Amino acid sequence: MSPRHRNTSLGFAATAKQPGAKPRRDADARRTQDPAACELLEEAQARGITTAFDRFIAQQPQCGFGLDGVCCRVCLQGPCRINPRKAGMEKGICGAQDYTVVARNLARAIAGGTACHSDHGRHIAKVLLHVAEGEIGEENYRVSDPEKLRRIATRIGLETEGVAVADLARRVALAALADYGRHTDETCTWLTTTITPGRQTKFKHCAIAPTAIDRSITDIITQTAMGMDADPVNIIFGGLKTALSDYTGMHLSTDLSDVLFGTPTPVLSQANLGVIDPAYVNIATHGHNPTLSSLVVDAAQELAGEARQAGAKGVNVVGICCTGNELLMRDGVYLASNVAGQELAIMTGALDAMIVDIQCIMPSVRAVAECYHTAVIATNPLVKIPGAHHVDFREETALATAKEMVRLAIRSYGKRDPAKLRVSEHKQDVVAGWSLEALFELLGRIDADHPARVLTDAILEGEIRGVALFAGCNNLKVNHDQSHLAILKGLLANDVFVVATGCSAGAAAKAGLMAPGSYEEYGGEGLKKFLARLSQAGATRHGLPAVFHLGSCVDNTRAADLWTAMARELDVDVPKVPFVASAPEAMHEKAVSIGSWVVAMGIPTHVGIMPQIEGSELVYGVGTQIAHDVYGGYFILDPNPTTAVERLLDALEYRVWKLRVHRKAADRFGAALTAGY
Ligand code: BF8
Ligand code: SF4
Repeated sequence: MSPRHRNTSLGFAATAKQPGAKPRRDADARRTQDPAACELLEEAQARGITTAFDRFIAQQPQCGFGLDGVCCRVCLQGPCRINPRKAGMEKGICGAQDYTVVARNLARAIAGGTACHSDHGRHIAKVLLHVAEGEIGEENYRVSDPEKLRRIATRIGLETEGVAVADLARRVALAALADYGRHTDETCTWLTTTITPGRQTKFKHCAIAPTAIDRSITDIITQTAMGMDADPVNIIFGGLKTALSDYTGMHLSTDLSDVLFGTPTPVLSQANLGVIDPAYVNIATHGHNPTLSSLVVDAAQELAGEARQAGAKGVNVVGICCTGNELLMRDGVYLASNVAGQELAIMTGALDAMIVDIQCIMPSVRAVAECYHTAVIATNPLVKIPGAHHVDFREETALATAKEMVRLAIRSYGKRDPAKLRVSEHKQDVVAGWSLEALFELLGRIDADHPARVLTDAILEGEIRGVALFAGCNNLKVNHDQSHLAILKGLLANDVFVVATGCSAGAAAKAGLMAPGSYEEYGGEGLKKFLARLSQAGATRHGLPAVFHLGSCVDNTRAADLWTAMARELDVDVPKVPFVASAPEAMHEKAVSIGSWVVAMGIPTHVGIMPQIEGSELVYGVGTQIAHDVYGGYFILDPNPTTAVERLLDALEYRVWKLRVHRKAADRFGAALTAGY
């Protein structure tokens, strides 16, 4: 029997119903851990502006069938709501049972996430191809990291000797694009060349190794149509195949972004809404794709003089969501907010433009902007927001278009209403830019030839207890950032080495967990000793953080590269590596697809928001138990941060114990460590 967790029991909706509970003002403060967001929620209330925080409350109670994943709208006879406990409602009109409907809904969410990430990756690959073919001028994009290009080319089996950069870029881009549309039976290149041999075999045996990204999305939508697959286990395998396509698109997206925009190195910056400085023309770039936002940064620098003529000190570009993470990692651009605070950035009254590209952009930003002077500018043909400006952003004219948008922001600056300024003082120092290359350089101070061994040795010797990846979104079902911070602090205090991406990284950054030297405040004794050793082993430009910022959501593949390197170092497959993941506030379909491939890779994965699968004991059991038997990874579904910390630590401890036992046995009997999990 699966535990029944309703997230709303943790959220505001339930609290507000308690007798005597004060209405909105105090309640809003309870909706977030972020002091800047708290102030601006008060501002919203004072001005009568509705935010996502209010709309969440207005949506209560949410439909139980939807929460359990047993509402089927796959065909026009629906919606069919399945209720095994009510006579006549045990099946949908076509006869589909709870487990079929739940598995179908889950698989379709994975398809949605995969489509988003892989569309992003395809776009980057096409830009690289057009740069290589000379169709896009140098003033717009160029190969910024030819060394990484060569490393990728070598990894995927291309000849690099004597090949010019442009030619190599063209071949790598074409190889990436081939992963989208192959019609033969070879597995996607970006999957096979980045994982352990053990995972390759496992995925082949389970028939979940994708041959083409687009194909696997089409397949799963077909497989889950009315009158198609009714077997929940087969549907889940189809979903996992799609999720591995998600991994493929994400990995090539990270790789090729590094080639085009540079591989991140440690950089000092700041995070939270206090980075919006009223003395400047402020532009927020929001979304995910660095092809747009990186050009806005260039254009802002070029047009600083025009901003000064307009009376400002210059142009201040800040980031929201993952495009913010991309810019923070590479250029040290300030990070204003993670996803839940996007409307609040406008309410500072000092945001002159919000330039959005793709994904995680709430349509409500336009409605909030109506109360202010902020110009909301959409740029992608797939993302149009009624009432917003729409600028058709094309790569061939990227810099010119970016300048056009910056000029629009400068004009908008002149329309500010001083009476509406509500500038925040809250911001924290951040040291970001921890690509795997940067992490390995840090670890390599102790062992340059085997950087991953520095981590695995520290784990086996008991100095640290393992590694955790924090990823995923904000979800208004729970208090903004609370679960991220509680679990992060719990693991840090228990000597876990923590890396983070996406909005989880945003939560850590805003709360000071990425400030230089912050490990001394948040780390347990072992973690402090470990990071102090690293810090002292070489010249450190910036003090080390408690949580290492790995980048945007597509950069979760940097974490995958880390656990793969650790597996190779330990001479085991990934399910034996003391590595866990947590998405404390998962929200987007992309989080569902990422969580699914992380589990298939062999990683215990905590999710703090109950996924919509509780309507089927079978599907719930597959995710939390059977997955462990098949893949070594499994879901820990737990909205309670305290028990989540315990369960993540248990998962690490179990793996370390097993490694030590197996190592002893291997030494004694000369056996291989790799036998079984
Ligand atoms: O891709 S963590 S809310 S911003 S989906 Fe979106 Fe979730 Fe944030 Fe980045 Ni990822
Ligand atoms: Fe109902 Fe079946 Fe149609 Fe789903 S596919 S809506 S369960 S009839």
